[in-house]
Amino acid sequence: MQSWPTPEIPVVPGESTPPCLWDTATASLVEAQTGETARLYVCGITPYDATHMGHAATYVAYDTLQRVWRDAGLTVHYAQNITDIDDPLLERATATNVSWRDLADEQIDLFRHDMEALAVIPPDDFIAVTEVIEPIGAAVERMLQNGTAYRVDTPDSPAGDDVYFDIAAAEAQGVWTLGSESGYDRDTMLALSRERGGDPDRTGKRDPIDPLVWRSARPGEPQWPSPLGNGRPGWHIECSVIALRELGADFTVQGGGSDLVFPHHELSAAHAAALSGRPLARVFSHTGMVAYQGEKMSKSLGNLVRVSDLRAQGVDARNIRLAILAHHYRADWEWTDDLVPTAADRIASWSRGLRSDASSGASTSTVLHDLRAALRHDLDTPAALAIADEAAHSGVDDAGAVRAAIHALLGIKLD
Ligand code: 5CA
Ligand code: ZN
Repeated sequence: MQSWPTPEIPVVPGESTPPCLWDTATASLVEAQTGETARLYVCGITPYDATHMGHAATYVAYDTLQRVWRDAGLTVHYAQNITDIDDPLLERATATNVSWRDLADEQIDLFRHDMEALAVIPPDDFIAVTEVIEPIGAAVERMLQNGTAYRVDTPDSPAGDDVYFDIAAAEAQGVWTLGSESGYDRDTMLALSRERGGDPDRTGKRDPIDPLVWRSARPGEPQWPSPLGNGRPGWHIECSVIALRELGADFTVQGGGSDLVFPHHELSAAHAAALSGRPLARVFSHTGMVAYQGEKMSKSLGNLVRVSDLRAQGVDARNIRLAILAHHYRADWEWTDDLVPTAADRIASWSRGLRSDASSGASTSTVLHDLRAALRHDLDTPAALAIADEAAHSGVDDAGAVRAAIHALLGIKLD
């Protein structure tokens, strides 16, 4: 799919090195080994409602990672999926009496405009599941052949049987272990599987946690041909196949919100290992959950603050971006209405304080060094903002260089 325009990113004087990032799988800070190209996959939207602050926070977090990598002289290859066929999308389309395709297209378009307004660097590969149904069907066929998937009797589908991933078989082949990404115990995994799209009670499965990889067509449902009969892909397999096709195995960082730690990232890593014999990614990174009115902001609950609504009210998207950056990406936090005016005041004070060079101000090289060091340490944007506050307050000997750094690293272009 078409993505959106790349924002302007100035070059910052001086040099930097790659960042350390928290890895969920090893529960430690790691310096991900990139080679010359850092390869990043971030789980994309299910386009049935507009971008809310939770989505925006997740994409701004990985945008910061990209900016830090680029500042260290690396090339970044970034891929992102769009889950443009899934049960919640179909349910919303039916409930609002629109076609699922029109709903998805409309929401994808809104997402593009939100991301552009937030100065998020676009993915090189922005791939909708409906664009890769054929390779997904072929991947499921390979899993059946190598014994890591099996058919479950599906009497309500005239097209054939549903196909499930065989967790025990994949473990027995020695390519991957259940729990290696999330670190959760079995009871937790079972509960999260039930809560987040799994179907542990489905009869005929070998393990209640085994996830669906191919759903055989039910009458009246969208469907695509495949060697398995007509149907559509399960959820986790879409990210495994898109990531492997675009980035190859063992890429640098798999990212997404902490709601994806299990089952989604655990099982997409499992599928990828069963298909390639290699780990999916070196680092599994997760953002905290943004809440609103006391609960996780989510399309299914409807407690949303949408980026597009704020933009329509005339809010400068830089204020939204800076409000997000004021929180550490791994923290859970709550959106409140005072965040935008606070961010606006901060941008105004930075613009004022960094308008011209100060003869008695702080040394610019120290400010740039500290700013880079904060971001390299697990993307500590609150610390970076405090450094910019101090520089604007005291003045610096090269205001243009600090403005360039704020623009390039934090994505905020000052007036
Ligand atoms: N399409 C799947 C991923 S393959 C999906 O989770 N879609 S989503 O639209 O629900 O979420 C898009 C991205 O935003 C995901 O990375 C998800 O983890 C993240 N996300 C969703 N809600 C929040 C929230 N409240 N706070 C932070 N991140 C969130
Ligand atoms: Zn995903």
